[in-house]
Amino acid sequence: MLRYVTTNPGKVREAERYLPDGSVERLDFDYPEIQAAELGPIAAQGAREAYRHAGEPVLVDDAGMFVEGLDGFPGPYSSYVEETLGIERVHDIAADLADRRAAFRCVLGYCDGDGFAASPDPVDRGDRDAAAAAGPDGEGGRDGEDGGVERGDVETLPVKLFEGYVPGRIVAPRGEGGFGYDPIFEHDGETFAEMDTDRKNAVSHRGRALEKFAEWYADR
Ligand code: ITT
Ligand code: NA
Repeated sequence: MLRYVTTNPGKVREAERYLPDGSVERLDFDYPEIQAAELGPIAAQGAREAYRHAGEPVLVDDAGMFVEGLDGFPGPYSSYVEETLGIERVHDIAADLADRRAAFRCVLGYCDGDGFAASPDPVDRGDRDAAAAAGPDGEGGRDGEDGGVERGDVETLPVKLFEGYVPGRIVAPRGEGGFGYDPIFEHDGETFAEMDTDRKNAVSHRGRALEKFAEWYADR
C-alpha cells in the first residue's frame, strides 16, 4: 500500500484519479518540514521523514503558488501565508500589481527505502545494515523514534522527485471547488475553484506531477 502523507485531504482527492483503485491511502501526518527557497529539497526531506514515520512506501506533495510580480512570493511559504494573511489579502496585494501572472508548482517525493543499503554514502556500514534489516518489512517500522530507520540515516534515504507546473493569473475569488488558493487562481478563463476535480487535474501542477509519478510507478 502506498501512503499519500499529507494533512490536506484535497491533495489526495486529486491524486486518487491517477492511481489504481485502492492502491493509495492517505496518512494524516504532519511531517517536519525544512525551510528552503525551493520545493524540491522540502519534498525530498519530507519524503524521508514520512517514510521514517510510516515504515512503508510514501508519497509526499509539496506545492505552492508563485506570483511573478512578487518575485515568486509566497512560493514555499504558501501554507504559512494562507494561514496568516489568507487568500483574499494575497489577491488584494496582487491586485495592485501591473503583472498578475502566477504559477502553481508541485513536487512529489516518493520514498520506499529501496536502494538504501546499496547507496554510496558516508553512513557507518554497521548502522546502515542494522537499519536496513529492520526496514519497511521488519518489525517496528511504525514505531517512530524506535522504528526501523535510525535518525542519523534519514538524510541518506533515496527519494524520487516528480514536478508539475501550471501558469495562470491572480483574480478576485470565484468558485466553490478545490482548496487553498484555487478561488484566486485563473487558468484559461476559469479559476481552479470553478473547475471540477477532473478538469483541474487535466491542467494542474499536481496533475502533471502525478501523471509522471503514475507512469514511473506502474513500470518501476
Ligand atoms: P501538507 O504539507 O500536509 O501536504 P499543506 O496544505 O500544508 O499540506 P503544502 O505545504 O504543500 O501543503 O502547502 C501548500 C500551500 O499551497 C497550502 O496553503 C495549500 O493550500 C496551497 N496549495 C497546494 N496545492 C494547491 C492547489 O492545488 N490549489 C490551491 N492551493 C494549493
Ligand atoms: Na506541507
